[in-house]
Formats: sequence, C-alpha cells, structure tokens
Amino acid sequence: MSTLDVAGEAARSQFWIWWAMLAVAVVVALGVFALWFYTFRRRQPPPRTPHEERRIMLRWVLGGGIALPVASILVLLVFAAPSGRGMLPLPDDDAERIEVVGHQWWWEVRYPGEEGERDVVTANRLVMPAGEPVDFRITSADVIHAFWIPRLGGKRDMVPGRHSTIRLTADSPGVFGAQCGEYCGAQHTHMLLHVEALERDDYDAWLEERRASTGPGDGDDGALEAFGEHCASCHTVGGFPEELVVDDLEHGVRGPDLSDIGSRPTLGAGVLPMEEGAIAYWLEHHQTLKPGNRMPPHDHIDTETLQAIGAWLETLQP
Ligand code: HEC
Ligand SMILES: [Cu+2]
Repeated sequence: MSTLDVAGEAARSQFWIWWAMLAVAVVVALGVFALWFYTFRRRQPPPRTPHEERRIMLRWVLGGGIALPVASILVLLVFAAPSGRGMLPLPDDDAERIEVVGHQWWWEVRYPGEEGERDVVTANRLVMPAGEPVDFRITSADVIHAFWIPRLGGKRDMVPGRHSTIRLTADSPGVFGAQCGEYCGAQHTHMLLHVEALERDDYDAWLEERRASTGPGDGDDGALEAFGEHCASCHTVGGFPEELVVDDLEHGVRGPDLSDIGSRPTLGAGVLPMEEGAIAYWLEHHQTLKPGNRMPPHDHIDTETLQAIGAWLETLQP
C-alpha cells in the first residue's frame, strides 16, 4: 500500500510532488540550520540603532515571511496543478464508471447496467480494467470515509449526500491494497478494500458472468429459509425467492450484497481470508473478530443453522 510503489498515472504524478516537497523541505531545513550555526559563530555585533533594528526586522518579514513561502508554493504548484488535473473526470472521455459507497465499515461496489440491465453489486472487492482510465463515482451512506488506493492515486473524501468522482488508471493487471483513508469510527482499521485490475477482456468476462447469474443456487432448504428469516432484511442475494423473505423493512441494503460472496477473497472487509468454513466462523464470531460492527450477533440462531447458511453462502459464485 505504499504511495511510492507507483502503479498508475495519478500516483506517478503524486510521487513526483512528494519528492519535490521533500527536496524543498530539505533545502529550507538546511538553510535554517546554516543560519542557526551562523548565529553561534558570529562575533558580538556592535549595538544597533532603532532605525537599523526596524530595517532588519522588515527584511525578515518581507523576505522570510512573504517572498520565501510564495516562491515555494509557486514551485510546488507547478508540480501539483497537472497532477490534480490528471485526476479530474474531464467530461469528453468515455471512461469506465464504477460506483463505490462507503459504509461503517465496509465498501459497496456497483457496476451500473446499461438500460434494461441490472446493476452488478459486490462488496469489499473492486475489480477494474487495467490500462485505461476508470471514473470512480464515490459517496457515503453514513459518515465521511475516504477512497484511497495508494498505489494508484488519491485519496478523496466520500461525503454522505454528495457524489464526487476521481479518475484513476492502473498501468497493468495486478492486485492492490486499499484502505479507508478517513477515520470513520471504531472499526475504521478493518475497512479494507481488495482491488484487482484485469485485462479488458477478463474484466468484461468477470462482469458478464455476474450480470448473467441469477438464482441463489441449490442450498439446503433449511439454510434458505433461515436466511430469509434472519438475514434477508439486511442482505441481498440475487434471485433469492421473495416468498422466503420474512421481514423486508431494510430492503436488504443495510449489509453487503452477498450474491457472489463465495468468490470473494476476504470476509468482513479484510478481517478473514475466504476459505472453507470461513463464513460460518464469521457468523458465529463476527462481534469478536470485528467488535461493534453493524451486524447484530446471531446468538439466537443455533450453530447448525449458521453452519448450513455458511455452507450455502460459500456456494454462491457467479
Ligand atoms: C441488521 C442487519 C444485518 C443482519 C440482520 C445480518 N447482517 Fe450480515 N452484515 C451486516 C453488516 C452491516 C455487515 C458488514 C459488517 C462489517 O464488515 O463491518 C454484514 C456482514 C456480513 C457478511 C460478510 C460480508 C462480506 O462482504 O465480507 C456475511 C457473510 C453476512 N453478513 C451474513 C449474514 C447472515 C448469514 C445473516 C443471517 C444469519 C446476517 N448476515 C444478518 C448486517 C446484517
Ligand atoms: Cu471508513
């Protein structure tokens, strides 16, 4: 997750700003040290008249207080302006668009469908095409979070009620770490996003697979029923039978969409790696693994049922 391990255009220009700032800071620091030593070594000057005092003071205020900062800021601006421009979603480009919504403490990722198509929705995992600009349209569902993929560039605040766009490009396919960049509550640390850049063809195939996939697969009936009763009020599974949903007050949007949960690399926004049995383990221990997270404990559901739900959810692959 190092900003200095550059993997995209925006990050590259930020990289140079970072070095430019470091260089300017080093020059200023050396100058200050040099003056400091100079005051030690200098012989005691003859007493000054008030007029001379004033002239010397004015020189410091104008030179050190105004001219020097203006010059340094101008130099930095020369580096910063093109870099900022590179991340602007300038309208004439038909860049790929991906929507990302920050939640306490997980990421909702949406791939809007063309008209007639449904959106593909996933969570805590972001798949993007490599080698071309992608516009991330970002917002938040609760408090301020920040979208940040250090190796690609950013960051940018995700503000509730407001949509912002940031344009990032990944030079080539790869996996990148990302982390919420704005303190957003107790589990801010456990708000990781797994980012994968794929070749255009692989990306299209990835998306197509998810757009085409329908049903909730073959789970054991008990698992589906229990999910409809205890979970579907907060979680969506694409194609889940309506008649099994007991209480739809939340319309299944308070928690992550689980339609492709079995194919995701992690659980709980990076808390657990996905492997056999991991979902059941998460369902039983999530309040210990990620204390205070917004999913209530499932103490009222017996272990066997949780294990059946977990086993079924693991089969949910596009
Ligand atoms: C009151 C709403 C609510 C209910 C009810 C609920 N969940 Fe959750 N669930 C959440 C939230 C919020 C999260 C995200 C927690 C986090 O990572 O911070 C979550 C996370 C999860 C995850 C991890 C998803 C991921 O992307 O890593 C799974 C799996 C899950 N829930 C399954 C279930 C199952 C199965 C049930 C029913 C037994 C259930 N949930 C009931 C709100 C709920
Ligand atoms: Cu956050």
